[in-house]
Amino acid sequence: MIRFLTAGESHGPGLVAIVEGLPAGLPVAAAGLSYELQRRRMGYGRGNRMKIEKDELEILAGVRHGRTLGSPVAVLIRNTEWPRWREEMSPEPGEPRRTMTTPRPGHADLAGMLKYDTHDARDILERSSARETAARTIVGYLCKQLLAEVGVGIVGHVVAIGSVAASADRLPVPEDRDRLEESPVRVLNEADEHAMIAEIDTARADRDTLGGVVEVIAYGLPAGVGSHVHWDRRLDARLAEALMSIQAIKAVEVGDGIATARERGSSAHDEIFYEDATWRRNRDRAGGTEGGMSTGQPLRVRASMKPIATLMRPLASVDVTSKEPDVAFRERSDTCAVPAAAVVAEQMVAYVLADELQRSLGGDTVQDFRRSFAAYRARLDAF
Ligand code: EPS
Repeated sequence: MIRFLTAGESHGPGLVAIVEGLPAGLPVAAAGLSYELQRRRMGYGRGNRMKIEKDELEILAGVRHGRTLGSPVAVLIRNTEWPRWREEMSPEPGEPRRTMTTPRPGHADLAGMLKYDTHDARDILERSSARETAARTIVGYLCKQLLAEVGVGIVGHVVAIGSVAASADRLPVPEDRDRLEESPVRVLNEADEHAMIAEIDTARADRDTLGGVVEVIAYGLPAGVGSHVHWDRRLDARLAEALMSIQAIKAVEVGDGIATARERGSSAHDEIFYEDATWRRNRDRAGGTEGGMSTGQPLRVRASMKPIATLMRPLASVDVTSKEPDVAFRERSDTCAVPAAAVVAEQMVAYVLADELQRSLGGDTVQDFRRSFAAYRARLDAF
């Protein structure tokens, strides 16, 4: 089983990710981690923080000479902004100079202030911030390294921003990665790209924000990952939880789950064929899972993100101290973070798949893991 924890506030000294349960011998490169972090910072519509933030990282534990040791891997990402926040976010006893007493609608602020009995929204927002997804990106990188050992590749892309939906001419495949990296909105089609950029520009000019939909596809996954036997081993359920846990994600779809709910069974299911000694399907509506297990088809999941909740044209709220109406505070904000959400969604899918594979196949070393995977694959091929 692979477990992880993240710690860290958005403007504190830094973020830490601890990942436990990875086999020994997995290649880990600081450059690879940095690249993955950089992918998450990109995207049209991000705010100024992303121009400043460098995500300086340090591998603290679990890696020696570029390979995991089998011990917990710990990585620190320093917040580039920390020096400016040293006083405000100081861990030393004292009082903040400024408290934020008006919670922002759509954020964790009010519920968190009530729950943790604080009149300073900063006590809550520092941790609820999507800055935390930088730490999850470390986890995702490590899990992708494990998946790559057995040929499982993950591609994330954007399928809608605001009212602009990408034209669904084809699904991106791993060979499309370079093109997706070049696209500021992480789409294949150039016309879609222009329309989405225009949508973001208009929202920004209106001092408003946008959400959207991202999709993650995993290729090379064998059948039988996950299990039908218990609710918490069901692969689709685990993916839904993992994706829903990403800040601002409000809906998850597996395959064509939303569309097929309005269809008949005759068109909603993927019929089974056996041709050239291979199990085949006539379509892929299910998104590569049936009964909580992977089917061997590409795995396909979507996550819907609500519009960023910090608006430059602030929403109505109430000051928790005076109980008087006020407007939500704002410092700066992204207009749209959907392209970054596609990268974060990849990380969470990678985590679930790596964890499930490691649970089923086990192995203290990467060689053990590869050997059991190959044996499993051979069994499936002979079926
Ligand atoms: C965020 C607000 C912005 C974003 C931040 C998430 O930060 P700041 O408050 O410093 O302007 O830039 O995203 C990140 C820092 C990141 O690494 O993704 C929020 O309130 O969630």
